Amino acid sequence: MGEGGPFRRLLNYMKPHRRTVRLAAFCSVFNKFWDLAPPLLIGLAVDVVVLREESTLANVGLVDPWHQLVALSVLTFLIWGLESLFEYFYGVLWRNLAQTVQHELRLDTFDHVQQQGMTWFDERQKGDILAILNDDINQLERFLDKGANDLLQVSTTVIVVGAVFLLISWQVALFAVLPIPLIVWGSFRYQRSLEPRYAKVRQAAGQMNALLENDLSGMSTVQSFTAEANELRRVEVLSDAYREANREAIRLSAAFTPLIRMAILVGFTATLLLGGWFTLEGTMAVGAYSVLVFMTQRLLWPLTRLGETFDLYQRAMASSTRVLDVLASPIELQQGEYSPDLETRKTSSIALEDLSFGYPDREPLFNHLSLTFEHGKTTGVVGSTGAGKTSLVRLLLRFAEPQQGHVTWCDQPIETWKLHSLRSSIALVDQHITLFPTTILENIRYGRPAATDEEVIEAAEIAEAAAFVANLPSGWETLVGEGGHRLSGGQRQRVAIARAVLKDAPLLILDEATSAVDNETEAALQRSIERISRGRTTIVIAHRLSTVRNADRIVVLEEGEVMEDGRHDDLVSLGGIYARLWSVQTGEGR
Ligand code: DCP
Ligand code: MG
Repeated sequence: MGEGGPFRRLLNYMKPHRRTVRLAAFCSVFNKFWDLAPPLLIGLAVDVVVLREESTLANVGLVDPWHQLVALSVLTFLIWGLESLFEYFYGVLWRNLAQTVQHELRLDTFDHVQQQGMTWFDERQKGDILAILNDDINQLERFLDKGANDLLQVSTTVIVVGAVFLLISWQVALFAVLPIPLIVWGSFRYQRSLEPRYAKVRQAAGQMNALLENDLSGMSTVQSFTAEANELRRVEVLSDAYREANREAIRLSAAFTPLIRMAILVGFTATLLLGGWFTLEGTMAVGAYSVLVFMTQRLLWPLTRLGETFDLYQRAMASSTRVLDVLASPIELQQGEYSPDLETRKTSSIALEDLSFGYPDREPLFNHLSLTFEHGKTTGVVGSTGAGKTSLVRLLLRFAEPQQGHVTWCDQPIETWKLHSLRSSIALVDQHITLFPTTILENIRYGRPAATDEEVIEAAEIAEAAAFVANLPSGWETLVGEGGHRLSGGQRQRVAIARAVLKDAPLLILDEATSAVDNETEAALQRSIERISRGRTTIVIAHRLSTVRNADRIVVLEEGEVMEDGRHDDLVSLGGIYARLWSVQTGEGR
């Protein structure tokens, strides 16, 4: 949560654009100023034709009524010209400002989101974050586009019209402005009760978006379980909640304009009656009376639009609260300045020291775990599902933080490292591979954007990916589709390995890199793993023990502890967990 109300927070955010805001506000006010002049011109015109040589203009020195009319026409041209000019300027300024602010806000928010730790993402839904980055920021754009100008112009109208009334007749002015405090008071109360309703609307929109995003990305699961009707119902429930939240806002929002109209009616009638009476009595000029009547019209119109404007305002505030809350959410991951050189990183072991870790609201996963990954060596990690192998990787990359103890590398806890140094030192082939919707070539190049095509292809050859790519109709230019779903699981895995090979980092981690491939490919992959792991610190996590068979050392992780630790042959002859698994997998079960 940030400081102060949403409006103040937004203003704070817009501080760098203070000058543009001021200029735009100036243009809005002056446009309204000239826009309010025509009733005065009408008043002057009536004055001319009724009083002729005794009119107001005559008093300024223009005695001839014809001259007066010509002067009035010139004035009219001038005023309309100025009005149009300022209208053009405020339009351009506000609308461009809205575009700039939404652009900057989106970039800032996305930048902030990208810096969040994985726990932050675990607590949120992608669809909701997406709604904030799109919808909510657009709401804000809409308000800046139109709403800010509206608010300024209404205020200008009230002040200018009030001043004119006061000049012409303070008694009529009194009655005409009588409803205004009531309207202002009502507006504030109204918008305050609208605020929570729009907060609910935005929340409902976010929830619906999250469900839609889930459904769309899991469409094959939905269809394979023939759950379409069920999903439709779930969307219906949330969409209905969104509609209901909006209805509650509309109920209040729609009542506002008629209520204001009634309040204004009092002022208008009072002007009509009182002004008319004064004019009949002869204490008020006919011209002045027409100015008053036309002016009350001008007052009435924009005030009825106030409801719409406040509505826009309240929507924008509900949205900006959501956006600014994301921006204000602290980046919990603290990083240090340590950035050892490449040689040091290549020649130092990585150690978990007395490390305890558990996910929020879960049983602890590791209790005082100590484990060293020797530099330049390949360590295999095996263990049953849920034993914490992937979590170990998350700790190394600082996607998760231990509650106690440290991971150290180059004799420094990794918390003291520069995050960029740490993560650029690790090439990870994730258990869940993410490819980006572009070509195979570009997906591999993701590991090192500056790599040449030749280097990319070389990495692919090491990862045994080149052969299958050659058989694709578009070869390296083949588009892999969203998440890489237009490739097979094994092909995806090989592209991911090629990407990691190209990154050429001191620490290579393969999490289940051979889980999705056939035996022949596994053998091929193993060859390539051997090639890339030579002289490099490598961690291979596998269920298939044949993958880690040739590792320098194998660690069996169970219940958060290292149960067995040694080379393949030693572990087999030990006759423990590993030996049992091995005999099951090789079909030599006893
Ligand atoms: N877990 C959790 N929250 C997360 C990730 C995991 O609570 N964000 C839990 C689920 C498991 C445990 O932590 O009970 C360990 O999960 P791992 O992914 O570390 O398990 P493995 O990688 O060892 O399992 P597998 O072999 O299935 O990949
Ligand atoms: Mg795992």
